[in-house]
Amino acid sequence: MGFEGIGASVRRKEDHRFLSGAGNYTDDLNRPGQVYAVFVRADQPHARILGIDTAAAQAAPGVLAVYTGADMAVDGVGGVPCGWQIHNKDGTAMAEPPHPVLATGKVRHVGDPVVAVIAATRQQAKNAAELVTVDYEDLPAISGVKDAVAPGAPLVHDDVPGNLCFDWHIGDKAIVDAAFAHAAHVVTLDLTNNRLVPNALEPRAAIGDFDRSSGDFTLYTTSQNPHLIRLLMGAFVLHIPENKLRVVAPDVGGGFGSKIYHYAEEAVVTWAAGKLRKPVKWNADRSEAFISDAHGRDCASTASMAVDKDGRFLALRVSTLANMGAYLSTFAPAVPTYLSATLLAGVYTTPAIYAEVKAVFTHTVPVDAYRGAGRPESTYLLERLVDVIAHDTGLDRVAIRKLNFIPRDAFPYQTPVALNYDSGDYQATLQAAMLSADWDGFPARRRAAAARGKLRGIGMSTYVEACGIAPSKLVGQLGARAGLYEVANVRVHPTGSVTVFTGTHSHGQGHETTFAQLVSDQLGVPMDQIDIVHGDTAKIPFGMGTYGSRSLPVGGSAMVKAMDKIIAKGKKIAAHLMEASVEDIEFKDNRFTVAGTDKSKSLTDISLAAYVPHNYPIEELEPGLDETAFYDPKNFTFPGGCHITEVEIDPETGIVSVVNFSAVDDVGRVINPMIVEGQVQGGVAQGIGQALMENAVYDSGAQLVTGSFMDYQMPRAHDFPQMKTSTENTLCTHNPLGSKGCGETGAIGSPPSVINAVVDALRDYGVRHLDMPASAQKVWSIIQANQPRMAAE
Ligand code: MCN
Repeated sequence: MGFEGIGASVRRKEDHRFLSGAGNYTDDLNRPGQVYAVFVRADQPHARILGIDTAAAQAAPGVLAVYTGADMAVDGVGGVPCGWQIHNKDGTAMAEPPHPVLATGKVRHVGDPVVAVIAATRQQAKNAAELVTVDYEDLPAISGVKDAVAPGAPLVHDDVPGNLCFDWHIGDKAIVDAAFAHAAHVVTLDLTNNRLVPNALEPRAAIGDFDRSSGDFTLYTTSQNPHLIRLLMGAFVLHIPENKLRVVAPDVGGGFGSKIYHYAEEAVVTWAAGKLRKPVKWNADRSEAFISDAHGRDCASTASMAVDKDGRFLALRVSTLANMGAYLSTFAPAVPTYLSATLLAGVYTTPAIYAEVKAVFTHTVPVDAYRGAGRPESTYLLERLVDVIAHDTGLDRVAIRKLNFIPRDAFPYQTPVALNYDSGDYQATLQAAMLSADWDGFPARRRAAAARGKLRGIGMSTYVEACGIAPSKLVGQLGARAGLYEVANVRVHPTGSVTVFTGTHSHGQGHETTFAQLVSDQLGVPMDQIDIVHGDTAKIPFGMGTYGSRSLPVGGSAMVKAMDKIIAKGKKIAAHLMEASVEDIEFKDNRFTVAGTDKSKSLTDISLAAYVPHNYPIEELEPGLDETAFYDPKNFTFPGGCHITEVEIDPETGIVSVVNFSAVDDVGRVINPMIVEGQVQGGVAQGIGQALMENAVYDSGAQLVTGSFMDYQMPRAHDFPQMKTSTENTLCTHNPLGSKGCGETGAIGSPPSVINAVVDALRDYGVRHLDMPASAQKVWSIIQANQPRMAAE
């Protein structure tokens, strides 16, 4: 057995299960007597429901029930709640219109569920769903943020004037205005962050189950966050007390944010299971996923930087319109505000920042956090703006970044937009990335490409992000309606093997491996004797799930705390068994030793004594070796880094190829370098997808025209070069591991570096900025419309 502890690239324990088809996904689960739900969804983006005729569907073969919103209302079923409340500039609360589980009165986006048909087979439910007729009166609809705030725009919710969900701000406007008045340069950029459809490998699925003898409900669901689903669905939607509701999220095939939220379908199958006294299963097909999973990003900003004559940033002013979609999804209001605007200092010393965010409702699928959640938006804005400042002022884009970096000796660093960064070294990640990308050798590669008739560009982005979101007290003040601690229960069994119950959820991140490494490192137990259990509210004390790259910094820290308690108790037992004082007992490599002697006991000796307490300090200690810890972090963690992209453009077709990609990230102490590399690569793949291809497009009538893989371009393996990734780490100063999250860094750092490279490749065509995605069509049109200003160097 090689070294399996912190820092080892241990192969993923879970992969054998997944690769050999032994994974246990929600769709693999089948309950005895199970029946199937299919949803009739709005095909109109905005319409009044004049009538619903379910008679033919009710009479169709195999149909057990056909439910509408009215049926659920009779039972007192509540609407889908939102988990975060933002306050307006004037202190009033955001508009929070009802989000019925099944639409009543009106439909507000294509895909809004209206009717649930339950039948003995899925096909019968589908057939019957076709027989439901909904009589609609079409109403005008809007999809874009600018349309939503246009005078006279159709209202998504009658009682939300101007479609304005909230009008929020952060920072000191007067200080910023004063700085702008004295700036040598003011550089302004309008930019949009394109709308994305999350496409995890596994579409969503749910099974509601009801046990007649106990009266207990169980929901099996594709979730990143089973305890939160239990809390929201139990307390606000179905009014089932937690002791009567179990939520199980078994193996989940990717989520990327889209499976954090509580969705209507989960409530419908659980409620219907209670009504029918039968398990009710629902699976989304891919087309359904496109119009029912929360989308990501979708905002438009105007950003202005006041710059002094040497290129120092004096003040930043940002105004953003953010799309919430038709209803508020679980965390949506936090995304453009506390997860984005608070990051607008980035890695720079900009002394004054003012940002305002207007969030609007539109007739589109709800928008919520998608890998990076707010931080890709602020990073894209800043890092594009810095390149445009260089473009407009003639200053060098690397020099201007270095000039404005927060110096390594300035930490902890308080930004003007609330965050306090604990550690970082942005010069180091920049230097390492430039070396890795051979930045200095680029002009020669550009000349060589030009000789082949190709346009070549290089771009960088430097970033910092906030993950492991915390502490609960602070986020509560900022509007979170839940705590953001994490829970771990570490159970050392009588013969020394270990089970860890964690409130986080792994849906691709390799927790079964990295968390076992943590335990192996601290307790000295071999990894094959450690099991990591997640995703079941009946087994795990509590948890806040996985998102915001929190599982290691918050969940891992809870494990460390629980293991500290195990060791502390073990020392007392060891002291008793070896007739020594507790202060003299040391624990290392699985053994409790009396300091300075050769007397020692293994963890197994101690656990056996704890469960078979024949010789045990029973007056002082309870039997058993099983400890739980709740860890509430003191601060976010702040990964940072530098991503460099090199692209080549074929001017004949406009196709942009990413030919080199280097990422150097600071993720604090690394538990498993191979898993971190995989996480960064995955995030970069999504970032390149956003920058070059992915785009959710609604037409002027608010119909989603990119509703399938035929129209929504997903990146494929051949779209990526061999990425170079490495880390230059500074330790997190406030969690016991020193680790920062790594799950989103790739998606945060990469998009602006790609667009900066594309703009660089097109610099002879007079391009100052282009919006994502830099599709072949867009790039080709630019090339066609502009003559090159000069021959390439
Ligand atoms: N890790 C490590 N050393 C570090 C940091 C992390 O070894 N310094 C390891 C962790 O132990 C964990 C993995 O890297 O195994 C990711 O850890 P972390 O950064 O804590 O992120 P989470 O586990 O909380 O995952 C959430 C993050 C987010 S927010 C999205 S979105 C995302 C992502 O992870 N969705 C994913 N990565 C994904 N990967 C897959 N395959 N599928 C998804 O849906």
